[in-house]
Amino acid sequence: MSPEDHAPALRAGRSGATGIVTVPSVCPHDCTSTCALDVERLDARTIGRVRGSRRNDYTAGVICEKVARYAERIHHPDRLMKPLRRTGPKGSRQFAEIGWDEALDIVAAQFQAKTRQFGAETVWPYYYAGTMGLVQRDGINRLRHAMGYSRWYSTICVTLSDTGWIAGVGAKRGADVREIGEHSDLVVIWGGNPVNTQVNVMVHAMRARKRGAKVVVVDPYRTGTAEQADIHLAIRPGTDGALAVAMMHVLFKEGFADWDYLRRYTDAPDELAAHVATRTPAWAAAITGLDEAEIVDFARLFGRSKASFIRCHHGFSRSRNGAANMHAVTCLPAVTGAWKYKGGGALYGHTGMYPLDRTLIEGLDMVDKSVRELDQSRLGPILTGDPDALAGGPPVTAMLIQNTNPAMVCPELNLVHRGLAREDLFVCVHEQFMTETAAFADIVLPATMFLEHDDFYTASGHTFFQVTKAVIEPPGECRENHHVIAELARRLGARHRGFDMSVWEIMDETLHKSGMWDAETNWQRGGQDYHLGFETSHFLDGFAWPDKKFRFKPDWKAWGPRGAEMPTLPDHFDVIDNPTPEKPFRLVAAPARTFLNSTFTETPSSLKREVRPTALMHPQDSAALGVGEGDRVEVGNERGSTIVVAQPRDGQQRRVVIVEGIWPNRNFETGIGINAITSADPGWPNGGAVFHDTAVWIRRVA
Ligand SMILES: Nc1nc2c(c(=O)[nH]1)N[C@H]1C(S)=C(S)[C@@H](COP(=O)(O)OP(=O)(O)OC[C@H]3O[C@@H](n4cnc5c(=O)[nH]c(N)nc54)[C@H](O)[C@@H]3O)O[C@H]1N2
Ligand SMILES: Nc1nc2c(c(=O)[nH]1)N[C@H]1C(S)=C(S)[C@@H](COP(=O)(O)OP(=O)(O)OC[C@H]3O[C@@H](n4cnc5c(=O)[nH]c(N)nc54)[C@H](O)[C@@H]3O)O[C@H]1N2
Ligand code: SF4
Ligand SMILES: [Mo]
Repeated sequence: MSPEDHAPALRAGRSGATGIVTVPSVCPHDCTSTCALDVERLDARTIGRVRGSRRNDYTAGVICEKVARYAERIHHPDRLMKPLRRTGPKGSRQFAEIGWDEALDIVAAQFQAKTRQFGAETVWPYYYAGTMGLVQRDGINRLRHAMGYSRWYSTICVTLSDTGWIAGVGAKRGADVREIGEHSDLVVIWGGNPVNTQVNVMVHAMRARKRGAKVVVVDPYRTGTAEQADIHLAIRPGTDGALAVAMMHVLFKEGFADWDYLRRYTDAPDELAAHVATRTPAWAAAITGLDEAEIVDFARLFGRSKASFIRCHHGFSRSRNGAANMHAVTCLPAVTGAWKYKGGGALYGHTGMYPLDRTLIEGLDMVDKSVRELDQSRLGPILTGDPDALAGGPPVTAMLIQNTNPAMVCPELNLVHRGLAREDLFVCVHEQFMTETAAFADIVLPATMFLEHDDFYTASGHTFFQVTKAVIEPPGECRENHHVIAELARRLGARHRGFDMSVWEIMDETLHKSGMWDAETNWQRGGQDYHLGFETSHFLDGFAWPDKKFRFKPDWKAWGPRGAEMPTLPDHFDVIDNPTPEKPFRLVAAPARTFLNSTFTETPSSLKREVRPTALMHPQDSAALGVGEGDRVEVGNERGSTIVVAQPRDGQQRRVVIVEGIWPNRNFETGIGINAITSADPGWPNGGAVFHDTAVWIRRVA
């Protein structure tokens, strides 16, 4: 059904034989799929089932299990319904109900008092992508800029991957995953586990496989995705650059390089060919832990396939050298010219192609670059007074936190908790649940969920821009993010037109200024497709640089001074947290299937499926430690440690250990979870969190 055909049904809400009305929406969660949804509305306050919509041919009727059961989350008995004021010590979960006005007055008064004491930079609005809706998520920046509060350097998720992709290709866009099903000869799922994190990729990849295309997965452990592939390369974490470079060695040596394409579309093919000639499969085997033959066979398969498609995921970028590794992988289709074919090329994300003007949403007309910028992932060092992390400025003594749960998801969690427990730090958390972060707050405000407010969404995994309308009324006293921002602005004397507009008005004006469909049209038609067409999405009219050439030699220095330390051509950039005799294991802290970051750790069906925090270990490693399935092991390093149960498992290298899921700290007997061990060190060249780059020791717990 085309979006146009769908319009009348959307307007009316579709009513089935049962009398239940089905209304359109979009999944707001931090997931590249941004699925189009059909939601059953049982009455003005209640939803039934949530289904993947067919109005969008990327979603194609398929969504993940956790959102299909959204009624479990939105109608959860533990949802926050009233504003709360802390009455006990920080983190004690002792709160008393108060009114909205009183709560907002306290927050504004505290922000003003702290500002008088230390200057406006002492206030740090802190947010992330618990909702991907642009108005509700990013409106906090309008308040930040209007008040001159500390600026935001967002690094927890996409910094390394964005930098690595853009370094070669020039823009955050690529070939369309919808091509895979019909056109790809080879699908490579590199450094990601879409069975857990982006189910729609699997739908398209399995369609290709049914047609006879091969599916290859590059991942340190045998994920659900790897289990469905023809070939699984169980690489050592943080060594993808070496694999890609050795593949290029084979591609050039064995005549798989497309020299016509290279001369026309790339910057330095001769230098690259000479460079990779010295990087043999044997060299890469020693670094990656793969067999030489595996590397050569994969390179030949890649070279022989015309339409080879690489889905570059975020997972393999979460290392100190993650940007360099991402760039090295993007060089592969530029060597073989796979971009020329439908079903060929690569995709990391599409978000760079939407023409959206974000000025009104974020107050970009008020940005003052002289105000210090603080790094999201370095919250622990920042709150514990590291002068470097504070960029030489005043301590952070006041925060407003929306759409994120740093007490679970940030690295160096022991520091984060010590910081959040500071009595001189005033924190307001606007949340849907009493999260572990909210438990540290002075004021907690109850937030709406996506089906209770309006918003609009870009996507990363597909090309649609989608507007949503509230489907049901909010429960209790829950209010949307925009309301909190506008009300605080009023109390603080912040001025900007955006504070006086409704969400719908902000969307409409933004869309109008950006030359896009107005909000109502977008909603009625089920989203506007920004697909750029075959030629442009495959960069056949040139890559997104002034000379239109893919860069084998990125200008890493353009991202900051640490770029000068990086290799000029793709290589193994050896800055990872390598194992030592004291810390012989490499830890990957990968996403779980039915949690989404810190979210869904409150829903009964997710908790049932994920069971408990578990370390997947090579059977010989667990045997050497004398631990069997279900035995407790302590995993740790100089930053901290925690206790999980061991599960011996084939399909990963020795001395690689996997702990899936950002479990709540309360689920660990130590009271602190896996991120106590992960590092807040910034990746190269310009920062970015390194969640899968950690050397650890593992000990048997008696
Ligand atoms: N169910 C679920 N879905 C999610 C999330 C979740 O937590 N749970 N998180 C959401 C978010 S915020 C994001 S950003 C996306 C991310 O989603 P994707 O971009 O699809 O990436 P991930 O699946 O997170 O990648 C994790 C995989 O990378 C592998 N990996 C780790 N290090 C390396 C390495 O050095 N080399 C290679 N080759 N592989 C490596 C891990 O073993 C793991 O299997 O998913 C979103 N969707
Ligand atoms: N060990 C380890 N740690 C990781 C990762 C990993 O792979 N391993 N992945 C990292 C990555 S990629 C990311 S992106 C981060 C994400 O980590 P978080 O930022 O914590 O992500 P979420 O769980 O998506 O969302 C957090 C909160 O947003 C709230 N929320 C949702 N919608 C709204 C709303 O409309 N209003 C308000 N006020 N609140 C809302 C939810 O209730 C939830 O508690 O975690 C990072 N941490
Ligand atoms: S796959 Fe991702 S976007 Fe789709 S419903 Fe699940 S969490 Fe939402
Ligand atoms: Mo993320």
